[in-house]
Amino acid sequence: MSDVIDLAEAPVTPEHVAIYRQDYRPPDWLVPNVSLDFELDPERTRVRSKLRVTRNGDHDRPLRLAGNGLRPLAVKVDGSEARWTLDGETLVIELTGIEATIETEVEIAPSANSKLMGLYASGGLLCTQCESEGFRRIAFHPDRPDVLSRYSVRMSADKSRFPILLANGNLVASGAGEGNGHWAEWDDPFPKPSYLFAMVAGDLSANRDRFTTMSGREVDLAIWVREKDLPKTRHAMESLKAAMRWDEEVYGREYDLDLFNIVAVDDFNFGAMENKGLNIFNSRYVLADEDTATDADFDNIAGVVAHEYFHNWSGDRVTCRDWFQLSLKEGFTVFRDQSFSGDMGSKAVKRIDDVRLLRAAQFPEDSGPLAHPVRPESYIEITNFYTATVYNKGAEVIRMMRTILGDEAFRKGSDLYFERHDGQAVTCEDFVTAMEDASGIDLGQFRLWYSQAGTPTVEARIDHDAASGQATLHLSQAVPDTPGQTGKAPMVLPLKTALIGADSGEALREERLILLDREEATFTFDGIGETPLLSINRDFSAPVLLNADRRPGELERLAEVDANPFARYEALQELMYRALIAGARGEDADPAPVIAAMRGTLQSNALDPAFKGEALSMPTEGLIGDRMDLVDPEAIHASRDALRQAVGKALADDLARAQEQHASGDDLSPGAKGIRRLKSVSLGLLAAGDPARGAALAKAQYDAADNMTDRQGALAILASLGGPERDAAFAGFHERYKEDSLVLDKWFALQAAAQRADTIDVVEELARHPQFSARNPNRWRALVSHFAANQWAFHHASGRGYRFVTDMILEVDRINPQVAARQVPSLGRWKRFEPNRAALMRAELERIAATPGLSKDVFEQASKSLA
Ligand code: LYS
Repeated sequence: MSDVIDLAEAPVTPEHVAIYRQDYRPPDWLVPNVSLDFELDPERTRVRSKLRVTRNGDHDRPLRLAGNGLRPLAVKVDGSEARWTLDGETLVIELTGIEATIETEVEIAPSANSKLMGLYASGGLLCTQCESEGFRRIAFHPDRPDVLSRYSVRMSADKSRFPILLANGNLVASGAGEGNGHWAEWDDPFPKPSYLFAMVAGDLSANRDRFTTMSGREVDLAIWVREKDLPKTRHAMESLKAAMRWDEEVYGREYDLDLFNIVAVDDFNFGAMENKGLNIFNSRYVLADEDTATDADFDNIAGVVAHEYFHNWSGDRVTCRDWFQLSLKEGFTVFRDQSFSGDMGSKAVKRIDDVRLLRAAQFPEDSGPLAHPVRPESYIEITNFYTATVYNKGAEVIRMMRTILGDEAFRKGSDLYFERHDGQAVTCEDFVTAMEDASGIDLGQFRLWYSQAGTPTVEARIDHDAASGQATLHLSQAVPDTPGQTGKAPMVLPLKTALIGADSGEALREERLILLDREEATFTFDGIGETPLLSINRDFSAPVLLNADRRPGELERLAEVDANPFARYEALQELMYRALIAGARGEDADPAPVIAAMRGTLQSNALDPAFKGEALSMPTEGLIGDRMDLVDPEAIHASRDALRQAVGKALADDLARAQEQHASGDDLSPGAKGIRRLKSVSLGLLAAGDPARGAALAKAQYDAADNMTDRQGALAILASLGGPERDAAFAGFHERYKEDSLVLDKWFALQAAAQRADTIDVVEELARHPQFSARNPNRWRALVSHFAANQWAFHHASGRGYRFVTDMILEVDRINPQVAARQVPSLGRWKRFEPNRAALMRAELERIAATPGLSKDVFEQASKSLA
């Protein structure tokens, strides 16, 4: 197994140097204790830190403490003024003994911190974000995940502006200070890396609850928000308690502190953060009620609340040795939150959603210039590696291990992992070893999933000999080259496979788990009397691209009879893809098989509405493009439009019946959510077949809606239609929600996602709207990211879409490089587009790369995209 793979070197300037996994060295100095004292003020916060440091091993290297934007005002060693130097931003102190106490003092300005890393101000709050390297913007510290310390924190602030003071762990003391001041002291008994440090000060109110753990301990739970938002925290609290119970039942993991706090903030770069005992969330993953949040929003909240809570074990108690191991905690924790959500609702629908996301976000990454393994080999800016590959493909890798080991051995493996590594900072290798040790199963070749980038492709063909009753399955695999990685070895692909009788529609044999671990292999099935239909990669058991030889009528039949809901969904999607791609290539694409299969699905009594809603959703234009050698956005748009039109016309009556269904807005059961999902999917297809009727129905649905799911569903369809209904609905929506920033994000996003020829004009105009802002990541992404994901609009032949997104990236880079860098990949896959667009995209990337003063975040993404 080749472990070390050369990556293509990106051109680097001195301050933009790459860091390599193979260069890892244990820390020279450990920091068993950290004590921090904050005099909080938005303009100038004083931070005094005291680090107990001990020499790690026999060496004479100095203590090096990372800083970012910090100026040391005082540095003391064991109580006396000490000699120090700065190497760039790193504070270097020569120490003679084996241990010392280091005191430093700095001043920082949270209100000027627009990067939202370190300590910053958001809507009157002061809050922190330290993962990955934000702590060094607060105090000098080694700031690497393998240095674990016990923290005690003292905070003091003006009581009227910051009545609530929170940090990790337990509140140990508090009191009144001078004048209007007050203070609080927090102590976290669990050693943790600096990236899990957190602190919040502000005028907050709590939704409080309690949880009794499996061993009978009482935990105080609190979700902290602005007072007016308290009614919107109910769902997050219910989700938290469900997640705590689930982790006990499914993984045997119990919560370990007396307190668990969640705080919602409006300005946040990511979804949420798992700081020990004090999770900090983007408010969009906390606040919801049926008037302002869609069913999808509710589900995302449950998923993110669970994700961050689960990190308490998979991330906090057992953390990462270095940032190359990020998937150790993120891949595993995504897998855990996906399983939780599946158990809370419908497993099949959740799997379909997760696979759709994987295909939409991770597959393109894996086939583009930024492709990297689940465990990357190098980075310039680690923040750029919080990717769909590390998170979502990482979760698929864990899922495959569970499939191969079986549920019981997998649980033994996770128990062993937690027990063996509790309190440690470890590697992906340690996780796999625990799985091997607990199960006795060799995962040697399986480890390639951590080191080889690229989505494997699998070719499948089945032969059937009716006379002997034998079916032979021929499989082959290939792993594509990716930047810096060529000539890859075959991987272990677990493929859940069943053969189904073409006539009887019954399973001919029990489902079988095939492990394809060579380039080519054949598998035989005996006793197969009738022609078999091939149901393979059921539940998407391996994250691969499958090309199966299909007999005429095979997919239609699978879409009708496969007992595995995921496989049934796949068969219908595959039928759609075939028609859509043929259409985009200008071949004659008969919509009849798609229409027949969709009719069958709509009319089936055996399927629930949620599944129907998923199954009838056509692949997006982006997903269709990913299946083609060269993307022509106009041709894809036309083909998809034509198929939707044909379906809408042919199935108008069935669709109208599904659209008429109503589920009461306060009913959040899976059944009610399914009805709403199918309702809006049906409306969309109806509108494609008959725009005038569609507009009238959409307006009626919009006006009658008693919940955001129906309202947004209707508005999304109106957005792509023209006419007075559209304008009236958008104006009404703005008027109603202009003070609610999370809902206003939807108003921007829906217009940016509209399938209209003038979307680029609208979007350019919206960027000048007084409520647009590059300082709030949610608002910026609502407009820019939604537009860039709208393939037809973004890839406007004139190149205006590219220019717009580039201007936005360059503007926000000066404010918040993380937000800017995450948008660069939308331009990065230029090689896949027809030559005119490819040249226009490349030119914009060159414009980015040539901009003076670029952040290293954007520099890395742009330079790698040009290579
Ligand atoms: N660890 C966080 C999560 O739960 C994300 C932090 C992102 C920091 N750059 O996904």
